[in-house]
Amino acid sequence: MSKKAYVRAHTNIALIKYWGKRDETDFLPMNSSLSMTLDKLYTDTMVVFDEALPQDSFYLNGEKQGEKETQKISKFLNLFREEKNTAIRARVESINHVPTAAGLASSASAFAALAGAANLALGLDLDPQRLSTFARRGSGSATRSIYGGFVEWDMGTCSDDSFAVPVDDAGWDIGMVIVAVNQKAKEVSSRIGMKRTVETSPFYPAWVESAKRDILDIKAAIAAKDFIRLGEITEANGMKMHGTMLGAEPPFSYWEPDSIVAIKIAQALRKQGIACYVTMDAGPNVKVLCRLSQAETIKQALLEHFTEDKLIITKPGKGIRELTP
Ligand code: 2P0
Repeated sequence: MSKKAYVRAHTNIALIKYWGKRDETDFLPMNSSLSMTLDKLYTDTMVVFDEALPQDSFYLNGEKQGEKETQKISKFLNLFREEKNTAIRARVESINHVPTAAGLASSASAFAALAGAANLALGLDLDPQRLSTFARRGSGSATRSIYGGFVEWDMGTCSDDSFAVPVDDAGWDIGMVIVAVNQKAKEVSSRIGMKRTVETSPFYPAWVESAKRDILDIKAAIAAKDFIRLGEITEANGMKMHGTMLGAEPPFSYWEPDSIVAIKIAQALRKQGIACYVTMDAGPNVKVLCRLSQAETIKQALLEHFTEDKLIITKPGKGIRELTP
């Protein structure tokens, strides 16, 4: 008998960043983080568990994936199989709905969608909080993609209580303009980058201390629906994270010339009275946090330097949900 489920999960952008693990096996972070789930970027994943399958297989955007990619999926599915006490194999089919030029293929939406689908297909009935602890062991940022809106990943004390907590549905005037600077493969993966930073950057302990304060402050700003404060904390936190990498040995940076161009455009808009704030992750793309009602104006300013296909406007997105095939 086969057991099947089809689930959508959206990606998320951290406003307070996760950058560093205290436990690499269980993906336990050094600090709590807080993100916004995005409407426009998501992954749809179908999982079929079937006694007749000799092994796991994984298809991404219609293409059968190689051994390395499939092993990653198998290892992740083992968490669910252990929970169910079964050895049943699976076929996984994922479609990444990411605008082509974005270069934002995300492990966050991928592992959240796969976690949601495996949970349903095996009839495990994990609640969202527990499910987020499973998603976490695929990729840290996937923890937060279980929920929509603003989501905190509480660092917790152990694997069982390092989970996602919904903070606010972000149903106010909030948006994001993504500037897709380029799609080149990263020279330093985020996993290696964070490890190097934790192990060698003298700025790292200061980052952890400062992120603890930032998470309290940003939650207060969200509770007060204070967009300016939300943006200020977001921009400062992201800059501090990138600062830790310049202190690493050997030092590294994900920034490119066009990243700085986008940041300068956002800063110039701010001087003109448009509230917008930048954040960047483990890559050169710039995300401009703004009021959704002003996103089009911001996009117009960015169009002076970037082409239309590099600019994506999105509103906050929802948490994972089941789809009908
Ligand atoms: C974040 N990033 O909070 C941070 C900010 C990048 C910069 O989470 O090793 O793919 O799989 O847990 O989640 C990217 O790292 O890393 C990330 P793993 P992940 O969104």
